[in-house]
Amino acid sequence: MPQPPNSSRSSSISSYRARWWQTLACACGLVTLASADTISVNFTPRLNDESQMKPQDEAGAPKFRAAHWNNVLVNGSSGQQSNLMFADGSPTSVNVRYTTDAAGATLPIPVTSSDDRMWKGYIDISRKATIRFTNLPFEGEFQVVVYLDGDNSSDWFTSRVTVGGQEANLEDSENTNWGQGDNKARVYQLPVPGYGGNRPWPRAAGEGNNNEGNYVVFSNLKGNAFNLDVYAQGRAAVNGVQILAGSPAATEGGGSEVEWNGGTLVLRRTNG
Ligand SMILES: [Ca+2]
Ligand SMILES: [Ca+2]
Ligand SMILES: [Ca+2]
Repeated sequence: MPQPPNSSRSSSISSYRARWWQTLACACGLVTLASADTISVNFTPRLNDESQMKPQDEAGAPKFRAAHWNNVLVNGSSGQQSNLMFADGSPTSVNVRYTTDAAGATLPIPVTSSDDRMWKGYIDISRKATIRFTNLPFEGEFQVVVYLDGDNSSDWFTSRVTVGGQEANLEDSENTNWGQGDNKARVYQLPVPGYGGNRPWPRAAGEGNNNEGNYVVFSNLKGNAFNLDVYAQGRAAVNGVQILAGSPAATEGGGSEVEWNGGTLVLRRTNG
């Protein structure tokens, strides 16, 4: 039986559409999954003020940005919160409990963005704090991102952060807070070992900055609970913490069809 004249083209178009929607559905599925597998905690000394994150607020280092941060009130030297939510707003059974030898505090910075809000309030630490997460739902590996920036004025303080047998060291540089001093540009800066501190951020690996920075990342963690310990030399702070399912390669989106790049969704259509 003869085919209608444009059958081949129309079949080609519907095939293209099918592939496109399949790709789109797959991509959205991946994004939903990535979002659902992130838990972000904002420590704040006061609720209902400028240090409290709103549900739609996106914040975090470029590779880890997420919405639906859980506001955990830091009212005194210990506190806890149950049933933290995922970054898509859905509930979990994850609990967090903190103890510190100080209390809640705030940076002396103006707040005009969601990142400012995350940094503004924090757990203040004189010598040591422990933050314990329990009931984690991840089957495989996960990463933990810790944000540290206290109101250190003209002092410089160092802290040692440990999670699951791993440790990281960081200097909160003199006269430097989010948006102030070496970090007027509001940069998320990983500490870079080696000589060369007290220069405006960002510093790349190889340039060295005496471990000055404001966040650290722990990877390849496993299990359903962990302790995050912070040992302060001088003073320290924990402004926020994120837990992300997966390994570094997975959360960086390398080679996948989707990149989550600072709030911009990049879709790539597959070939064939
Ligand atoms: Ca310094
Ligand atoms: Ca600081
Ligand atoms: Ca905070």
